Amino acid sequence: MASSRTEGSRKSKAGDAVANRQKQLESFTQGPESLLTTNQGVVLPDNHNSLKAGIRGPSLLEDFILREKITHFGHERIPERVVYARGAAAHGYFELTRPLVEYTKADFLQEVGSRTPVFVRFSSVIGSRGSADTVRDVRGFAVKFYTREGNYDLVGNNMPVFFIQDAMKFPDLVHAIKPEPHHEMPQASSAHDTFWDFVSLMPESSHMLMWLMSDRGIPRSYRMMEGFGVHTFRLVNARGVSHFIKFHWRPKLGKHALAWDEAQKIAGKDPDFHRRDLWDAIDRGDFPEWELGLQLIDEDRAAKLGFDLLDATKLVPEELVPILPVGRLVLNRNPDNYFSETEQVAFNPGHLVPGIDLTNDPLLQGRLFSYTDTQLARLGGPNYHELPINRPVCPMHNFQRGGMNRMTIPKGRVSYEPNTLANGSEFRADGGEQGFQSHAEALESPKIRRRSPSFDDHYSQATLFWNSQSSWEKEHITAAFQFELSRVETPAIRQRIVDNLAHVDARLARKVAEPLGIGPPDAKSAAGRAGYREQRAKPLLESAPSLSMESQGGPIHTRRVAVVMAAGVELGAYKVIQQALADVGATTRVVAAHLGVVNSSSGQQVPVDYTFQTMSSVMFDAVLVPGGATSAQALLKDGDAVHFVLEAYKHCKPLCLIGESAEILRNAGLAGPDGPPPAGVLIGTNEPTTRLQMAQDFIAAIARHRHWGRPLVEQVPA
Ligand code: HDE
Repeated sequence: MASSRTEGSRKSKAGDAVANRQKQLESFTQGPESLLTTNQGVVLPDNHNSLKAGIRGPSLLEDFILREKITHFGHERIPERVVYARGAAAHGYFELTRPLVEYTKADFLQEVGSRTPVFVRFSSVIGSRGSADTVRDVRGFAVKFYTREGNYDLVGNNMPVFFIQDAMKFPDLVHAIKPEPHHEMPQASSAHDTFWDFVSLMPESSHMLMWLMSDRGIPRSYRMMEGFGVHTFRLVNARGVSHFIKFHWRPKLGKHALAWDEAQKIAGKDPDFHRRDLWDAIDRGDFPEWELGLQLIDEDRAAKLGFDLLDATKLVPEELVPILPVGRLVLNRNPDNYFSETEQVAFNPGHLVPGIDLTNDPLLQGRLFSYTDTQLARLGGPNYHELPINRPVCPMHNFQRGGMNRMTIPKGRVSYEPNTLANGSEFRADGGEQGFQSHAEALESPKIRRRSPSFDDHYSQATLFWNSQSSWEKEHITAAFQFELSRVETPAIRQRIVDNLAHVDARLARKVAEPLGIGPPDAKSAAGRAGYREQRAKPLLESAPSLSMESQGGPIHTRRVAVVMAAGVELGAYKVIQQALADVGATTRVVAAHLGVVNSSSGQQVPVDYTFQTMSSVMFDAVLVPGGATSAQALLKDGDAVHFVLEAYKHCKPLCLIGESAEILRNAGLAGPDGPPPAGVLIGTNEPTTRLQMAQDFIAAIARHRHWGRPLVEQVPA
C-alpha cells in the first residue's frame, strides 16, 4: 500500500493527473489469486469443509478458519445511505475548456485542457439500495473532483430546485416521503398519504413538486439528464473578488424521459435499467459526456432578480443569466468493485478547494453538518477519508489521530501544533495566506430563528415552470399529479394539494381535481392556511423555454432499435436502414418468436437476439418492422408480436413499418390506408428507391426521442 505522502503531489503536471489517480487506486486493487488464505495470510488447506470431531461431526468451536469466514460474512453490510441509497457510479475526467482565472483561483479551473480525475455517482433518493431505478423521483448527480489542491465535491441533483428552504425541515421531508413507518410501504414512491400530507402544508414545495411531477422525474438514462448544483455558490478569484454562481451539467445526448406507463413496467422487467445502461455504455466505449456550464451573477445583478439567491426553491432562468460553458465531464471507466467504490464513496458539499466557496443558503448550511455526520454512521468512524476511493491525490497531513480503522502510520512523537520537536524549529500554521481562505463576507446582525421574508414567494416560479411547458408536458404533469393523488387515501389531503395548485395555475388545479372525487380547487382556503405567504413577485419572464424538455432533435448515438420479424421477411429495406442506424451509432437487435434464426424471403438467415417472451418493447427506443407478406401475416397472428409493436406506439416511440407490416397498426385502427401516418410513424414501401430516404426519416424521428403528441394512444391497452 502506498503512503499518502508519495501518492500525489500538488505540483504534478495536469496531463498526468488522471493516470496518477488510476495508479493510486490500482495500488489498492487485488485480482484473483491461485491460493486462498485467512485474513492473517495463512494458506487454507480446504475451503469446503469445517473442522469436525470425527468424519461425521460435530463441528468444532476451535475452527478459527470457519469462524473467521462466517464472522466476516455476517458483517458484510454497512448501513445504506439514509437517502440516495440506490446508485451507480463511474470514473472519468473533467477537462477545462475555458479558463476561469478572472473568477476563481481554483487550480483545476485555470488552464484550458487540464484534466482532473473524477468519480461520479448517480442515484435515486427515496428507495432502498435494492429498489428499482425507474421510479418517479429526484436523481442525485454527485461529482468528486480529485484536484491537486484537494478533493472538491459538487453534490447536486437532476432538478435545479429543492422541496424545502431550510435544513431544519429535511428530516420531516424525508420521513414523509420514505415508506410509512407502521408497515414500511410503499417502496421508492412518493405516491402515498404522508408525503402529500407534508407538502400540502408546505407551500414552499410547490415549485419542486412541478419538477418532480414532470418528466424530469422519470429520466430515460443517467446519460440523458441534466445536473444542477441547486444552491448558489461563490467563485472567488486571487484578488478576493467573489461572484455568485449556479452550476449546470448538460448531457451531450440531450435530456430525455420515459413514458410513465413504461417506467412502471421497466421497474418490474429490469429494476437495474439505469445502472445497466450506464455500465453497458461505458463498457462498450460509448463514454457519456456532459458540458459544465456556469451562471455568473454579480452582487448588483443578484439584487435585481426579484427573488433571493439564497432560496433553494428558486432557479435563475438562463433566459435572464446565460450559461457560460467552461468544461466537459467524460465518464470512461466502470468501477472495479461496487462496494469499495460506489458504496464507500463519501461526498460532502463541504469538500471545497480554494476559490470555490459557500453562501448562506440555510439549506446548504445544514448540509455542511449532515454529510460528515452521516459518513461517520455509514462508514464506521472518522477515517473514511483514507479509503482508496476517498483519498485525495495530493499529500494529506494533519495531527488528527487514531479513530476506528486508521490506515496511515504517523511516525514520531509530535501530534500537535505548534511544535519544535518535529523538525527542530518552530512549526506553526496560524493565520497564513496559503490554503483555503473563506470569503470575507461582512456580517453584522442579531441571532434569529426565523425565515427571511425574501423567501416568502412560494408560487411565482412554479407558475413560470408551468407556463414554460409544451402542451404534452402539461398533460404529463397533470396526469402525474392525478396518479399520485389518486393513491392518497385521505380526501382532505387531496383537496389541500389542489387548493395550493390553484395558486400555481387555475386550469392545472381544476384538471388535476377532476378524477379525485373532491371539491373544486379553492385558492382562498389555501390562502387561509398557516404556511401560506401572500408575497408573489412580479415575474421578470412569462415563460422560459429552457425549462421545457421539448426535443428539437440531436444525436441518436447508443439508442436501441428493435427489429421485429418472422419467417418470410424481406430484408432489402431492413439492411439499408440497419446500416444507416449503425453509421450514426444506434444499435439494432432482432426480436422474434423464437431464438436461432429467421429465414428471409430470399433464403437468408437472420440471427435472432431476443424473443417476445424475454424482451419487451420498453427496453428499446424505437421499433422497425421490415416488410414481407408472410412475415407480416405471422406477426399479426402472434399476440406477443402485436403487443410489442402497439406498446411502442402507446409510448410514442418512433416506428418504421415497411410494406405489409403496416397492417399491424391498421388492424388496431391506429393508421388508415390514406392520409398521413401518426406522428413519429413511418410507413414505407418495399420500393428500393425509397430506402435511403426512409432511413434518414427514421433517424430524424428517433432524434426527436418521443412523439408525445401522437393521437389515439389512449386506445391502446396498457
Ligand atoms: Fe443530500 N444527503 N441532503 N441533498 N444528497 C445525502 O449523505 C442532506 C440535498 C445529495 O451519491 C446524505 O452521504 C440534508 C440537496 C446527493 O453518495 C445526507 C439536506 C441536494 C446525495 C444528506 C440535503 C442533495 C446526498 C445521505 C437538506 C441537491 C448522494 C448519504 C439540508 C443539491 C451522494 C450521504 C452520494 C446524500 C443530507 C439536501 C444532494 C444524509 C440534511 C438540496 C446527490 O448526509
